[in-house]
Amino acid sequence: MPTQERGWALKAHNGPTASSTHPVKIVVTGPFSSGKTTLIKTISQVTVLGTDREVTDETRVIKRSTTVAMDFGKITVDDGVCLHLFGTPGQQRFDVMWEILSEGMVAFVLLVRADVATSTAEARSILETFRGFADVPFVVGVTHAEAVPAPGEDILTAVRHSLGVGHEVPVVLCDPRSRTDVKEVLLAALISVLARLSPAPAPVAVS
Ligand SMILES: Nc1nc2c(ncn2[C@@H]2O[C@H](COP(=O)(O)OP(=O)(O)OP(=O)(O)O)[C@@H](O)[C@H]2O)c(=O)[nH]1
Ligand SMILES: [Mg+2]
Repeated sequence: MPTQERGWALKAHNGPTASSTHPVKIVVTGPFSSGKTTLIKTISQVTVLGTDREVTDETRVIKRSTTVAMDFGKITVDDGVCLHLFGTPGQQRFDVMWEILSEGMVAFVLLVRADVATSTAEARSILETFRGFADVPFVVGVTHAEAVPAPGEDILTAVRHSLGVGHEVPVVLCDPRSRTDVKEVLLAALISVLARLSPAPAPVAVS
């Protein structure tokens, strides 16, 4: 039975057959430790294929393992659309995978940590790279926001400003451990894709 949750009906895994679903590729990218693997694990209806390996450099103090190639998970949404979620490595030294993973994406999610000063600068560089791969919509998810003194609009404005993105790009708080937050982010990405497919009609010139 489908599970209806805040406008996004999630079908049980034995719902639609493979032939009745349309795969839609979304890439989840962002700096080291921004929550990419966690986001995919939180929402995927299948066991996530991951490639985390032990960290051996100085970033080990932040966390003990890192994605070296990709994460893959999927979820079927309301109307027979199956989101295929690909998580990238966050460390620049594994960036050879970024272009490979971006092939065929319809949108991407850029995660950025609110509590690490360097995360936004890294995210800006990643954003420029991904914009070069494909002209697709993207959504920014601000993670670890509970670790900053005043999480809320101020932090979203600061991140938007640092990334240099306009108001057409959703910038939202996202705790990747929260299913609700992850759904909001993916929904925003899907809405952005739909908006691209059917843009608002051009204003009629009045003489
Ligand atoms: N408190 C808090 N912890 C978070 C949040 N997002 C992610 N985490 C935790 O941060 C850790 C790192 O998350 P990952 O999902 O491995 O991050 P990643 O972006 O895949 O990391 P790399 O692949 O190494 O770049 C995990 O322990 C998560 O549970 C958040 O918003 N708040
Ligand atoms: Mg990861």
